[in-house]
Amino acid sequence: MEHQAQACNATQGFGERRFGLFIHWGLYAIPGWHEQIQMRQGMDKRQYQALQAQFDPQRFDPDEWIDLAEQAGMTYICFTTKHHDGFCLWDTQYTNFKITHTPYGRDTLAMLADACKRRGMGLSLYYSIPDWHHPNGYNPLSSHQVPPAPEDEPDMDRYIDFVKNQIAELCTNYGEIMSFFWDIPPNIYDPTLNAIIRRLQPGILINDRGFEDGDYSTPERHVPDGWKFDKPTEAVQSIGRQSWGYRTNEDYYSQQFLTQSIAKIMAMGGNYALNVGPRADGTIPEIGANIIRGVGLWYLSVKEAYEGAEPISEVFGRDDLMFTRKGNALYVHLVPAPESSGIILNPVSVLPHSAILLNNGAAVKAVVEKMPTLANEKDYLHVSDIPVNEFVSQVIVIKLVFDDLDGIIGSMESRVTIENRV
Ligand code: H79
Repeated sequence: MEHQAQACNATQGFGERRFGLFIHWGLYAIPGWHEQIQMRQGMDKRQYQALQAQFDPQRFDPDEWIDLAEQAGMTYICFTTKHHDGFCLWDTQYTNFKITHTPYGRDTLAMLADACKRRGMGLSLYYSIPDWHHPNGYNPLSSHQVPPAPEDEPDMDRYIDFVKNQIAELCTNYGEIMSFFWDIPPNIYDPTLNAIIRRLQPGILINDRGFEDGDYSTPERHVPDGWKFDKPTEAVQSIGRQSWGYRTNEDYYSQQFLTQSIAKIMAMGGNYALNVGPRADGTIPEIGANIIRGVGLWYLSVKEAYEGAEPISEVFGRDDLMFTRKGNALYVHLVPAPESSGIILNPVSVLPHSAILLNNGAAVKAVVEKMPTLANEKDYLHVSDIPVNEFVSQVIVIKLVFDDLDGIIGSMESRVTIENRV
């Protein structure tokens, strides 16, 4: 009974913490090319592992990462504890390929977890199942595998025991973990792994890339079609098109692209983790920080349209606008980017008592009138004079407050049902 209540709270926590900072950080930040440089450049295993002797992030300060997340309206951090390369960012007792065996010598996950706890920032852990370092960790059933070296001893049973030990450490020594992000499905069914996580972190949510289905889905660099997610969802996207880890010659996404992606996912009810790769010294590159701050300024201005709001795009059934609601407020999200400065919200024929552009708080024009393009129909709510050219680099959200939004939606639902029946 108590367990159930906790699970319920955590689910709400996941639903309340909508926007997060994903952080990919490890030895790969030293070459600054891609987090999978070892595989994607066919790099010699020993050559890659030699980077361990150079890793010394003297400027790592978790409070600076949290400052950035806060400035963007983010409420959680998802941190790569171990990526495909097998390097561990915590003081694990199960391998020496870890942060505490570098010149730096400190447990970076402990530092981050302490700071998150102190500042009320949620913490989610990323853990990759492929392991290009562990001698037993070769899994021919999965992708992202580096063929074993002559001295390796591929043995998935032993490797899974290692994984179990590591996840138990992660879920024991670092306080409350909001969610657990497995990466790269192993194509091995084994519910005992998620059971370990759940026993140690009651109420945690686990994603869908592990040894069983899990609790939430994770579209990656992809915005699914549709109006609403049918299960808890956290979309993940990097600010850089090429890499998740720090990359010197990165192609950064435009703010327009990122805000369109976030708005669509969030209007469908999903969470969104936006990724940046810190440099090997522990600092977040200024160009990346600026992108996150820019997206964050937009997010802070419109977040009331996502946080605690209900996705209701299916009621309108359109492909040019997304809709959420909260009480009597209807939020109209101009996703995809608008073609013109006005929108017709047919079949609504009711005037809201307030209409504002959430991005800047200014009033927008709203009239119920007959439109030439819909001249043989009823008068409809027409929102116009939207300053679309002033907001090309961010998604426009319009807030319309009605006297009785339930009544409006109720009549639309019956209309949709009747039309569907005919
Ligand atoms: O850590 C970052 C990338 O290095 C890692 N995942 C993100 C979070 C990644 N490794 N390979 N890829 C991404 C390539 C794409 C894999 C995908 Fe899938 C195929 C994403 C969705 C389908 C495999 C299957 C991973 C998730 C499901």
